[in-house]
Amino acid sequence: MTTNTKRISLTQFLVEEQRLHNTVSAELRLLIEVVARACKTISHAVGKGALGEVMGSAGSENVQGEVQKKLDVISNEILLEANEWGGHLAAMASEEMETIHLIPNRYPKGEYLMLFDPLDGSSNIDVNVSIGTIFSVLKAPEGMASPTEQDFLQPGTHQVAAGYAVYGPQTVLVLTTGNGVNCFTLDREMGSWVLTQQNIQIPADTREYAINASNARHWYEPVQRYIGELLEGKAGPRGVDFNTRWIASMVADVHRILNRGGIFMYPADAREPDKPGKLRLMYEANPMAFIVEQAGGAATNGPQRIMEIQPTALHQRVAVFLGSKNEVERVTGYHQEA
Ligand code: AHM
Ligand code: MG
Repeated sequence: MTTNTKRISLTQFLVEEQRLHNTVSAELRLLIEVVARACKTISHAVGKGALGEVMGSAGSENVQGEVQKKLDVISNEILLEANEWGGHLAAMASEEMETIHLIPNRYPKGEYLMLFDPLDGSSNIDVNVSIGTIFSVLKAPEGMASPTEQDFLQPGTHQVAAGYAVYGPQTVLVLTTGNGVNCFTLDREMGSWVLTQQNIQIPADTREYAINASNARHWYEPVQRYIGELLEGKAGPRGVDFNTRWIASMVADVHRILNRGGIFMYPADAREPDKPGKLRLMYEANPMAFIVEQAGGAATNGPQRIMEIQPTALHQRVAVFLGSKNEVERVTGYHQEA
């Protein structure tokens, strides 16, 4: 991984990617630029905090019955509006909306579908802790007249791009189009995204893990076994002490893992045997799995590679184990043995 690269803008970087790799079409490049512009606007709204009257609850619930924060709703609208007229999408889907959002007839339609979690880490909005936006881009099926929900139900391996923005001490945008992972930092004075990390690689080994340990009593045996080993520290099979980090914003936890390794887990548990975890396959797990794999890490739902799961519903949930390869492989092995 190289840092402090000479100033290369997102636009310049994408143009060069387009020339180098035939996976990046001009349309995809422009689509990513629209999303990046929307993230800039969201970053601005987040940064205003109480001064922008954007804090607190919006007084509504989303499709999963969760209370929506004003910033959840604002971020969703910013992404919809920016991408509607861009001309690169056939339809969008959002964690905050029950069904897909078609591009209005007054705008031209493009060949891509996009899914997003407009503001991940909702419980951290009001307490000034890092939050972010996650997005995933798919190709719309060819010859499709008007997209349906079914058209979005493609496995993660079909993603043509994925990324996230973190609104933290700095605003960063992390992106993959299937040719490695790169990070851009928002230059707030210039209003531009500048390449700051190239070809990010997640170390295969780690001594850091992220899990909401308050759910420990509900975990299934493979997770109990794995975390039990980590807690044994030096006396355990790894012979080293492990440290916990849990931000409760997946974007921020994944960003840390991209930078210095680690394993992030949100397992299914015995409280609701029919619910396979908390996180959403299409808006959170698939885009993050694509990014993590492109950075040399791994991502599974326990027994299976996340990106190979055939989705059956837009808002489907999934268990998530991702990050440093050797640790993800170990916990995945425990699930396969069970
Ligand atoms: P959200 O999309 O409604 O913000 O929910 C997803 C978030 C993740 O960012 C985070 O990893 C997890 O929920 C935190 O859950 P918990 O509150 O159980 O710690
Ligand atoms: Mg989320």
